[in-house]
Amino acid sequence: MKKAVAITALFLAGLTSSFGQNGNEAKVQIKTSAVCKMCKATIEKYLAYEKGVKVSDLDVPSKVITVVYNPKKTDISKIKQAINKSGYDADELPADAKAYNALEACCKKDAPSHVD
Ligand SMILES: [Cu+2]
Repeated sequence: MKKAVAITALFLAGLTSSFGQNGNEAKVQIKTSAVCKMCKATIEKYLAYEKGVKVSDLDVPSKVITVVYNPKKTDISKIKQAINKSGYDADELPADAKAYNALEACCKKDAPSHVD
């Protein structure tokens, strides 16, 4: 009986660690091809409508976006695809060509990073 309790405790501890402190929240950092504040606004606005995404914050100098999401409603690959659909690269996944072509010239990948 004691053994069963110990095994159950271990099992629960394992579950807790794999889902984090709160099962409804996870965080991921994704490298994008954003170059300016406009890109930041475009991606964050797009992600705001993405199911399961709670908060997103893109750091323009590092191009890294931090996304807080509900792992029961979405996952990292869906979040990356949403970034692709907004016209930007997400880690190894390239931007959707149509969305990328629709971006302002200053937001294209080869545009130099700029403040505004
Ligand atoms: Cu831009």
